[in-house]
Amino acid sequence: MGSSNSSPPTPDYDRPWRSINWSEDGQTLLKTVTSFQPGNPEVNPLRILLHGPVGAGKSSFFNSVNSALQGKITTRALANSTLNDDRTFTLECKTFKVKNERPGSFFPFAFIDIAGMDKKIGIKTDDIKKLLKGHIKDGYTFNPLKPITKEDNLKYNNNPFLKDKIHCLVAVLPANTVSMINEEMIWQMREVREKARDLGIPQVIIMTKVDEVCPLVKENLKKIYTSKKIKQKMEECSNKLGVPVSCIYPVKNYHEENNTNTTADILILDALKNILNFANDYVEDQEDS
Ligand SMILES: Nc1nc2c(ncn2[C@@H]2O[C@H](COP(=O)(O)OP(=O)(O)OP(=O)(O)O)[C@@H](O)[C@H]2O)c(=O)[nH]1
Ligand SMILES: [Mg+2]
Repeated sequence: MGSSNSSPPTPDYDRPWRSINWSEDGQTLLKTVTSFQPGNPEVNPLRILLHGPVGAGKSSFFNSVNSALQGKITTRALANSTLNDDRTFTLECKTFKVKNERPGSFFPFAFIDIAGMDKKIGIKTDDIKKLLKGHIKDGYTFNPLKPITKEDNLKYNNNPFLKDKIHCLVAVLPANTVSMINEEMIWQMREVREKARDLGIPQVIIMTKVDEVCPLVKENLKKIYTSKKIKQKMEECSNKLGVPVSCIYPVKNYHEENNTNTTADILILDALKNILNFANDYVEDQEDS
């Protein structure tokens, strides 16, 4: 009886399926990201678009990147928009730059945080396509209930250059509710992804809320790449949007913490490093062609 019953004690956790160096204490990664310079100085900042369902954690991801880079919790993008059907809605396109340590200067990348894609009233696929191509300037309002104004027309760029385009498309999906995202939303997101693919724009998925799907990861974030549950959710995200698992970065956003911590920073900065490399490669390819 004895020996045949002694199966492995922790079936969920064995060897990590993606390697990450937790012991480098985040400093190397921080240095890599903070010293990053785009190959083409005319395309500065690199423009990274965050898109995805309402409440996926887009604003929280930008805030997390900002916090990891500043070494303290920051909340520049308004997160946690509690949504209800009679809300007033301003879908303004807003670019968030990240300050570096020199006063008045910024890192050479910026995030465009747009309101969630929503069935009834949210940003629409066509709007995102215009954004990808660089037609939409900051301050343009995507509001399907409001007619386009003169001011909006001024914020429409008819002749965008490479610097105005989106250089990396980031789909943000929440690990805990990815199974429940409705088909129409997924279909819309795939359409955006396909448009980006046709334009040659690289794309990644940031999978948020990993703490909500795996209690052991919630307790110890370093278990992230040994958790089968996380891997399974990443595969689900990959199948839903058709993005390879290798381009999916699971993160735990800063959303209720008072302080940053090295483990969360490492995941966030690793995702950022890859996004920047993809964006930079795209810009260089566009110049060549
Ligand atoms: N547990 C957990 N909660 C998170 C995480 N990221 C975001 N949240 C929470 O999820 C909720 C929605 O986050 P937001 O960042 O506002 O989501 P959003 O995608 O910007 O939403 P919209 O702008 O409304 O489309 C907030 O209550 C956050 O605190 C995470 O990694 N883990
Ligand atoms: Mg938001």
